[in-house]
Amino acid sequence: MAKAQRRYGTEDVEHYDRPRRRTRPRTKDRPSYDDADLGRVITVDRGRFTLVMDDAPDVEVWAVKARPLGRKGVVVGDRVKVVGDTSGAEGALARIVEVEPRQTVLRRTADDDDPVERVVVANADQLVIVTAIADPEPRTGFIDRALVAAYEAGIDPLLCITKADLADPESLVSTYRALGVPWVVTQRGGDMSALQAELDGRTSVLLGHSGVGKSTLVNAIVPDAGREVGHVNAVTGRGRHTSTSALMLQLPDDAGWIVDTPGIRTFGLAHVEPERLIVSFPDLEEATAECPRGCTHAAEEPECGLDAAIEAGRLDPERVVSFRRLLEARSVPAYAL
Ligand SMILES: Nc1nc2c(ncn2[C@@H]2O[C@H](COP(=O)(O)OP(=O)(O)OP(=O)(O)O)[C@@H](O)[C@H]2O)c(=O)[nH]1
Ligand SMILES: [Mg+2]
Ligand SMILES: [Zn+2]
Repeated sequence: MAKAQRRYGTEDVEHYDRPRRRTRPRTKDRPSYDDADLGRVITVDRGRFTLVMDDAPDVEVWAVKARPLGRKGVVVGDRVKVVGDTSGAEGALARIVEVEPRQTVLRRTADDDDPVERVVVANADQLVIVTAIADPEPRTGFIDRALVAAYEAGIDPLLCITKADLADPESLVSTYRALGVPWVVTQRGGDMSALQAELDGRTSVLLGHSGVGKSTLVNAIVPDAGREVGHVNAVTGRGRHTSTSALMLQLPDDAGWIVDTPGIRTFGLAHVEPERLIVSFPDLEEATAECPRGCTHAAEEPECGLDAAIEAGRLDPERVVSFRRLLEARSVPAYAL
């Protein structure tokens, strides 16, 4: 054992994985943080983190990253170990010493050619794709891309159609019915119980264009949220990017967490491998067992098992068409949305 370890000496390890391992303390006496408190990051502002500690959920604690973390990113939703002053008193500052392994990571890129991945939020288990039925108009290209990102990240999607007072949501709902995407419809001042039931016990992140009503939803669901709400420009039909940073809030009665995010313009999928999408649709995946090697399952594939399954009456053609639309979402430039 000792010999084997020496063969892969520390020099090799550092060389092999330089950028990350370097940030680790090198001494054997690495401090143990067993007594550190556990909390979660609820918002990030220029190197300052606001946390809520597990054992004091009503107190907001300010923190910075401790040196051993180096350049490791800390994002909203991260579970972190913290030392120092976690009292939340004025001027108190705690230090984040460790980031717990993330259960999920929702990523996006600014556009499809952008090599820089941004982590939108860590540890969410539900992506609420918020779309207004009007003002601004819904854009299915955006919804499709957000769905792809959710499936890729292993996060359950939920379609939330807002502003139902302005138009009938049925045609939009029908576009996603065959895919089996769960959906709820809301309107300002209306009954929120359907949405609340979907949020219950989960960590959800709201995502959508500016002005679709994300912060309005959060204010309706979390009584003291106090999120600022903007108006939609009557001429351009666009929101004003009122929310400028993501904020995670606890749902009433410990019913879970919700993250309000700033409106996004584009949803780049540079990080997504389309081949992995099918894993999220077990019935479709089963039908691809007999596909020729390298089959992408796209409509133009000559011998795709999905077509055979439709012919045999084993798959709903609309479901396959919808799946293939998602498959192609990656090839529509993000900026065309
Ligand atoms: N008619 C109607 N207007 C709504 C509804 N929900 C929200 N609005 C309005 O839409 C506008 C934008 O709402 P916000 O909640 O600020 O939208 P947002 O998605 O948070 O926008 P950003 O923070 O810019 O991303 C506000 O004027 C809201 O009052 C609704 O159900 N019906
Ligand atoms: Mg907002
Ligand atoms: Zn195929």
